[in-house]
Amino acid sequence: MAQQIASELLIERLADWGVDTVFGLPGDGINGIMEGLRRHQDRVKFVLVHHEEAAAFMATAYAKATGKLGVCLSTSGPGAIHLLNGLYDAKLDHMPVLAITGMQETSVLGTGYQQEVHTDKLFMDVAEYNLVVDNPAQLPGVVDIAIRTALARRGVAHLSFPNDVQVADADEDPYQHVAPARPPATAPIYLPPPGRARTEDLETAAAVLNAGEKIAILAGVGALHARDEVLAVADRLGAPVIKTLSGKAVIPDDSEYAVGGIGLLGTRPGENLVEDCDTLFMIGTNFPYTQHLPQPGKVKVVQIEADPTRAGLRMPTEVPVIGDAKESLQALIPLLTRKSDRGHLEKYQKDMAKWRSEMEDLENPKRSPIAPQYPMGVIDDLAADDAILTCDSGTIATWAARHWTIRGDRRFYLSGNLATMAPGLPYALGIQHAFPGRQVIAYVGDGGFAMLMAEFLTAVRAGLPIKVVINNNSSLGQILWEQMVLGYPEFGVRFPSPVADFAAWATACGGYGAKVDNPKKVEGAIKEALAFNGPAIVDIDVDPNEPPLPGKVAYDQAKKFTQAFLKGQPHKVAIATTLFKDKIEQLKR
Ligand SMILES: Cc1ncc(C[n+]2csc(CCOP(=O)(O)OP(=O)(O)O)c2C)c(N)n1
Ligand SMILES: [Mg+2]
Repeated sequence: MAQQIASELLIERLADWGVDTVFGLPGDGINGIMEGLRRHQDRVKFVLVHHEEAAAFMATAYAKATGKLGVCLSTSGPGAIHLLNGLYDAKLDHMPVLAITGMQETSVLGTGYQQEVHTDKLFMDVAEYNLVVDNPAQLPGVVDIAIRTALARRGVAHLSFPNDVQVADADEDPYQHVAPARPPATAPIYLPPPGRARTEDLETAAAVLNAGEKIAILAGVGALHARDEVLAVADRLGAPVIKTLSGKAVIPDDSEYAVGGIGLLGTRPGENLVEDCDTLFMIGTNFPYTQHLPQPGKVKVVQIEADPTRAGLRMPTEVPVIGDAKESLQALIPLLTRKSDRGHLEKYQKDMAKWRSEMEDLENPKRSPIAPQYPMGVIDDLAADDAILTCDSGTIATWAARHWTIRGDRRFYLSGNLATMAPGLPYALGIQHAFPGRQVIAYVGDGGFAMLMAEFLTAVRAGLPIKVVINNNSSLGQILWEQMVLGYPEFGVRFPSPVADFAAWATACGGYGAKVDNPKKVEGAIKEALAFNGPAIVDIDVDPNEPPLPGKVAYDQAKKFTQAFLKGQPHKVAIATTLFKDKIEQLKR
């Protein structure tokens, strides 16, 4: 082998950290790093994608699903720019991701050289750690610091390598040193801080919770690893559990404590509970839609939060408890007395039973055009008990929130805080890569899918047997309804004809593809796709005029909606008919 190059120090150190996968796309800005990957392909796998944005989403999803660091790689300039949306997804959802980019040779920097984009400046806002490596002597120390920062601050770290540094001899150090220091001899080790909250805070929290009569638990993504503990607390407190959408898998949807979510994508029981509690127990959540939280001052708030900057951020908190949700709940549970009056909980169990049957009614298999709730209901029935569903932003998020049931070891991932379009497909690839044996299903919009659809080809080429179900309403459905709720007639949100046939793309790539426009074919196609030994797409033409109605329609929303209709909504009749059909289904029982 040729003399060891600096890029090898990077790749070897990634491997020492347990990194087994790098998602990326080569370019003239990272040929040295690619050589490092080539020389160490037995330790770190390179997954070649079609768009760097997708590589960043894959790394983010990998981190979300495994709890480990996600890594993505792009060339200098345009490749790095493409990474950004996926990296912001990691930043906003607090995922540890390392982005590695290339940079022009040190000798031409500052000359306006081709593709000279100073990615360290570009990434200044997105990255917690952000460095151009100028000298091989900095390696591998700065790799350790970058990774530890990403893990500790739960965010993005960025290392950029000029071309000449990448291919320099690993032990090269071209400069005379004047500082009384040498590069730190660090180690590839990260230990998270202790997670158990302070005893006195737990005691105060227990006193408030024990005194509460109508308690609501709001659990978020920070409680995903604390299912048993959240259920035990719910049992002691006789408290229904609301889940944020990112925290959907905290407890199963068929649990006796679950009341679904809140906000526009939430459930009626969830929304009712917010207005009908005297104590709110927030666990691992930074739920941003404060209008859907109780009025400040109306309820007592106990909050378990890992990051002190987020305690009391959305609600004035009587008892901020700083710590990890699991470890802190374990310490709290013995301090809670079991409430003998179960009336509050039972009220919501009844309301939830009613809500569930209303949702089932909307999964009407007979409606034509196909009701979008129906395919989601079919996926829910047919998927494995440990299936993982990824989802795009759009009306699909509402259908998934309400019709995808967390049971067993099922999981659910979407772009929670950035709420970007298009992550569903690359998320599925990143997660399938991490869990080759599990069923991974991407449930996506036609708009979102079209943005990064080339990654289906990546799945075929990488042998990742993901399943994709496209909710094809030939529109940017979510925005269509948002415009109307604002009181404006829809504009610029329906794609002109033809309706895309994404099944043809699937078969062109060498995967399974089915185009479905008849409700009778939905179940068969999804069954075949799930059974297919490889990547599959089921592209389903659904009713574009089906509104993702909030769990509880506010008077103001209804009024504005009606105004938009009166002002000249172009699809008045079709929408009114759909609304009418839904109501009939619900009233039938
Ligand atoms: C990158 C990006 N562009 C635009 C938006 C605004 N937006 C949110 S949802 C949505 C519609 C998505 O359409 P589609 O994927 O077809 O899903 P649908 O709502 O139709 O189910 C748009 C345009 C966004 N969130 N992200
Ligand atoms: Mg759409």
